[in-house]
Amino acid sequence: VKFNVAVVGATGAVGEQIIGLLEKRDFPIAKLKLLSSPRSAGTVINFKGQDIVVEVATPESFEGIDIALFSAGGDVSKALAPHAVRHGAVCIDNTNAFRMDPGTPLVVPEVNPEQIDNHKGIIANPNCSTIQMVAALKPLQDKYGIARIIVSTYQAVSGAGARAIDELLRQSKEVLDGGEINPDILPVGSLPVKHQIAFNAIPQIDKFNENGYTLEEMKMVNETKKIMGDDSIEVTATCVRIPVVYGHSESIYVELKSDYELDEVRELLLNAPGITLQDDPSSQSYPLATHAAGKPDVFVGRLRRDLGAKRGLNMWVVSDNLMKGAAWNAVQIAEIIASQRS
Ligand code: 11C
Repeated sequence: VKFNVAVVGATGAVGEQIIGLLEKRDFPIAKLKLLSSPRSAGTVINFKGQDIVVEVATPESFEGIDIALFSAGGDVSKALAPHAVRHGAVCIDNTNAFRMDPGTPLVVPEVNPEQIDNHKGIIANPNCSTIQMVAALKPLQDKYGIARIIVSTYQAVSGAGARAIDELLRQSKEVLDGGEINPDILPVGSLPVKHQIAFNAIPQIDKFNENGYTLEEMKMVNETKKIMGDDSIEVTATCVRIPVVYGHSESIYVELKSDYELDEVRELLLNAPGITLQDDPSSQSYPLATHAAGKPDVFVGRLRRDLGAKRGLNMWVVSDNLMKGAAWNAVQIAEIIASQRS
């Protein structure tokens, strides 16, 4: 069986990765439709040796489409995904638009693939920083239960889009050349105050909520509970933007519900799907963003017992935010849907 597939946001950072993965994975495609805003329409993208012209996404673009992958921002998803559903497509949405809607499954295939069957036309792809954390913690949840998570993130600028990547590269050169720094995008494009990202760390990703946490931090709290299917897990997050282009890193402290052995945790992670264990202090082996970039896996290391809490465990988790954090997770979901229909 082959499928008519649409990619909305085809010229964006995540859209590009999705198209690359559909090609690399030889996804069973009958027709590929590439859609974007009017600004990017007309761009030509090569897919398996064939040039495809990107078209403007409209409510009628989805006629005959079986699977639509959205990554063009929440407003576009809110406006167009219901039309795609009306035309009979299953939407896999990379934005924040439907994630916390109780009727929309929020899926990480290594954690809650069974939720895919509960969709009513839309399946939400979680936030990148949440995906890599829950993928790493799932084997521990299954074996010991999770009481509490304290996470601090070190997030790449690509999470904020192509213009933020340009800003980091430009500013880095300006600093080295001794030139004037004029921050333009980060931390949040739509807010008036900007901060230098080159040679800096900015403890703000997205806008602030009334409770003092940022929206990125609250995504990690709320999405984790939904994906892991357990509202009792306590989550505290501090999300920080650092001058890295690809790959989010996370320092995670997890308090388990029962006693554990470190060797057993290593064994669980070694055998967990989508996880690569890199944990050998003797050879200075641990996950690095530079190594994770471009790869689909979630890399886990620096495993160590908390020095006070008996059930506390520290770990360092790294993954490419555009791959497992976005495009690869979405294509994995599409592959599961395709295999169910074949
Ligand atoms: C960042 N995590 O690194 C964000 C990007 O809700 O899908 C992804 C935003 C989202 O800035």
